[in-house]
Order: sequence, then structure tokens, then C-alpha cells
Amino acid sequence: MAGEPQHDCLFCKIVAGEIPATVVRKTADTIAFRDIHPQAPTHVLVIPHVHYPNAAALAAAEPAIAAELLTEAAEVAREEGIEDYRMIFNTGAGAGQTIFHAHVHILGGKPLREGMV
Ligand code: DGP
Repeated sequence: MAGEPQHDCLFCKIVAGEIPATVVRKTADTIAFRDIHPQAPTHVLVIPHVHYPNAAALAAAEPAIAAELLTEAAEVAREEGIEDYRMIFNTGAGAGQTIFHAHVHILGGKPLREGMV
């Protein structure tokens, strides 16, 4: 069923506590943890507990939780003490998505170069 945990999904396993992660924030619907391969001094992922393959699918099915990814991302940035940061939603393998469970990257803590790619 849509939104149900997937047994082969790494992020579902982090939600379930089956794989350890450095969790920085948690709500009833979301969890924020440090990326295992940080690309900046602050590199945190915010994911929903429910499983959808990307943020667009999450927004279509659960718009309130999709919005919460953004408010949680802002809270992470505030707690990390970063004013300027980048949020990235990779969508599709061709865009670099490797984990097909909706997530937003929050990157900051250093000057980020201009441009999108
Ligand atoms: P994406 O390329 O947008 O699908 O980003 C997936 C991110 O997930 C990538 O930056 C690395 C991170 N990642 C992969 N495996 C793990 C893991 O086991 N733990 C943590 N904390 N992050 C992971």
C-alpha cells in the first residue's frame, strides 16, 4: 500500500531503527539525520516516516508531511546555526537520486558556489 514501509529501503530501516543514524531531529512524521557522506560541514537529510519514492510523490499523497520536510529543514538550519543553506531534492536516477525514499538534503556551513550543477 502507498506509504507503507518497504523491506528493501535503507531509509525505511533508519526510520525503524534497524540501521543506526546520527539523528538530529525527530517528529511524529519526520526524522532528520546526518548524511553518511557529507558534502558540507552541515549535511543533513530530512525524510518522512512514510515511504514514497521521491518528494513529488510524497507531496501528491501527503502534502502536509511534504510541507513539514521544509519546516523541519529550516529548524535543522536554525539549530546548526547556519543562515544560508541549500535544500536539494534529487528526483530520479538521472538527477543523482540513489535512495528512492523521499528526502531533502540540507547543505551549509561553508560558502556554496553559485550555480545549480
Ligand atoms: P540521493 O543521492 O539524493 O538519493 O541522496 C542519498 C543520500 O543518502 C546520499 O547523500 C548518501 C546518504 N546515505 C546513503 N546511505 C546512508 C546511510 O546508511 N546512512 C546515512 N546517514 N546516509 C546515507
